[in-house]
Amino acid sequence: MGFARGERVRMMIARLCALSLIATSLFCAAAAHAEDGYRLWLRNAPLADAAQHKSATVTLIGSDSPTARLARDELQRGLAELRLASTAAITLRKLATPAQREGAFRVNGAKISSASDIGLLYGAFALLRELGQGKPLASIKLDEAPAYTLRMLNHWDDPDGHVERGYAGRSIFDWWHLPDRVDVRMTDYARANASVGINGVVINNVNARAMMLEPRYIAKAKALADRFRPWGIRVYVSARFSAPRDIGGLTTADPLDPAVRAWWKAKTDELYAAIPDFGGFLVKANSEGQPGPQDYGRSHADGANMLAAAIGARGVVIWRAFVYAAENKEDRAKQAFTEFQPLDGKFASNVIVQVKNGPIDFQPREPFHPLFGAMPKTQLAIEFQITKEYLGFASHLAFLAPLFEEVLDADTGRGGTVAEKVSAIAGVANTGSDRNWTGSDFDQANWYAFGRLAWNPRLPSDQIAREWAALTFSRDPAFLRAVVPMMLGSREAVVDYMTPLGLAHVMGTGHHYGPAPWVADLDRPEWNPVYYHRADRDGIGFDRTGTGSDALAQYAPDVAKRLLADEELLLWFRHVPWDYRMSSGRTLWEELPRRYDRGVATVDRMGVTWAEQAPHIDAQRHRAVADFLKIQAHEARWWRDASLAYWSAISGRALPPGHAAPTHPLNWYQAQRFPEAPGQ
Ligand code: BDP
Repeated sequence: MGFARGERVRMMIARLCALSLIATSLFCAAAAHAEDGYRLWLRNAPLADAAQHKSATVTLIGSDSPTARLARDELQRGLAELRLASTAAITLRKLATPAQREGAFRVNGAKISSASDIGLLYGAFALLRELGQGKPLASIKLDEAPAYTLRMLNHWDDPDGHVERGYAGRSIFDWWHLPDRVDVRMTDYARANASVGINGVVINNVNARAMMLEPRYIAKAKALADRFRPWGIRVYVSARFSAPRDIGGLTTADPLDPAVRAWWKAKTDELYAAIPDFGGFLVKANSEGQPGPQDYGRSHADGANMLAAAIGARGVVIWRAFVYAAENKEDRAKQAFTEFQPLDGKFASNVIVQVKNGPIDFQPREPFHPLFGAMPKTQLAIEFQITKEYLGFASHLAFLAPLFEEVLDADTGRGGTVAEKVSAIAGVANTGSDRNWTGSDFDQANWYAFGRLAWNPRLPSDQIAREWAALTFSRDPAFLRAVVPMMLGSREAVVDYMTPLGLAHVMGTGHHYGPAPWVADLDRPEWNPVYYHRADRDGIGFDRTGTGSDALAQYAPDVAKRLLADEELLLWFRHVPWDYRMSSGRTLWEELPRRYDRGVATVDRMGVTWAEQAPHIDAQRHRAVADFLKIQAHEARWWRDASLAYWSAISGRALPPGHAAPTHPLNWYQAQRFPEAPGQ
């Protein structure tokens, strides 16, 4: 007697499942060898085929520390993966001579030397980076020292795994399972950072939870610190200023109160007992609702110095200058300078004031922050945002080195460039739990670029793009000829289709996704895009000259003149009529749509360029980038159309001839809502 029909169906399904399981695991085995972006720029793609491959030996002399051994292992692994076509005998030599800057190294062909263990590791990575681009071993000569002693990532990660402004999945730190389980990924993360010289990591959000300072979380931080230490990375924690009240049982967090000071001293000692090389605290105070010393009528210096006293010579306090207040009627772009500049000379020697690259907030283009150069008696750090909160999240391809370079190279008019006026550098991380680390393959380039510029702010963007593209994708010259220029033009394309000619902060409410220049109804004036562009029937732009907010006066006079003359910043500094005559001879109203169109056209070209690279790239990553470029092309048009529809309505002007009408009427764009957009 046969099986009942129902039973037969069940067995058939079971058999199918068994078959598909085999198929799935075969597929997975194959996929494990596919390129999924996990290996970043550390792929060490073979230079020669297996048959030509010659042996390489690595000798370590003068040190046997965990870091020096990592340098040796890294070289052994890298050389094996690279498959050099000629035999190589590399020596790593720790020198007995001290006094080089920590991390400095020399490479002379097969010889790497440094006075520090971490320098040996950096030298090993540098040699592999050069070899990986196809340079012959004997020709490689490097003599490098980092420009800044502190080269730091700031994670905006919360204990529940959410990442503020994160577009690459959840937190890279598996908070819940720490400290007992430290994911192997933490080693790979530290290794990637070390490979570009990053030596500090703030592990939690500047909008900090006090729980990060509780014993339970100190144990987690310790587990991370132990894992990162051999890679030369120190751990820092964002501290909530009101912690003595929140978790310490005190009734105040007044920085001049002896009980508060004693609480922080004890807390800091507890941290150092667990993490002897703890880096210090990062603090966002009296900014966007965070508690701070001003809650008690004290200054930012009072708050920072109180923490600095608790830490002493063991570490630093990084105090953010990103402050603005709704009650303050002053132009938001001026407030940080107004608040901090008079405090110059008042901060303890182990306080670093961290200033965002521009005076508003990580826009596609801003002038440099006027505090750079204006606080000669204070250590300043510059803060960049690697995660692209305002530049299209992870889906838009925007290589940020040109943005970083533009700011670092800016002459402050006060005796040096921005790069010369800062003593530390921080980047808001773009890493997360995504397999490719950064959400999109090309966003890896921004992590890489940040590290390279933190090491040497003089490196030109095109060199960084070339290195990264060769190491990450292909060293084929035809590929690099196409892709390097594409990367270099990509940030300007974003400026064109989002915020041309000095416009800023016209993104959608809260999430900052997509265009919303019309928004005017938010509680705080400076949260509304209309606050920034001030467009009406007669003109557009924020008057920051003497007839307006006079933010321009915060710059050195020569610099102010230069900024005022810079058309790329026209609407940042000036309110002008729609018929304002540009240097091109066109009116502003004629120029604007040209910029939007140029941005869209550039993105379209990027799509074509990338499509042509298929022969050079593995299918998986090629496809992933192509998909994102499609999204970007679509969203660039959306930006262009929505913006032009709005400017047209507000100015009462039809688009100049030769420019396509927006696809939808203005109210269609205004009705779009994205409450689920990531990163909020
Ligand atoms: C803004 C972000 C916000 C951050 C803030 C900051 O929108 O999420 O908390 O900066 O830097 O860019 O503190």
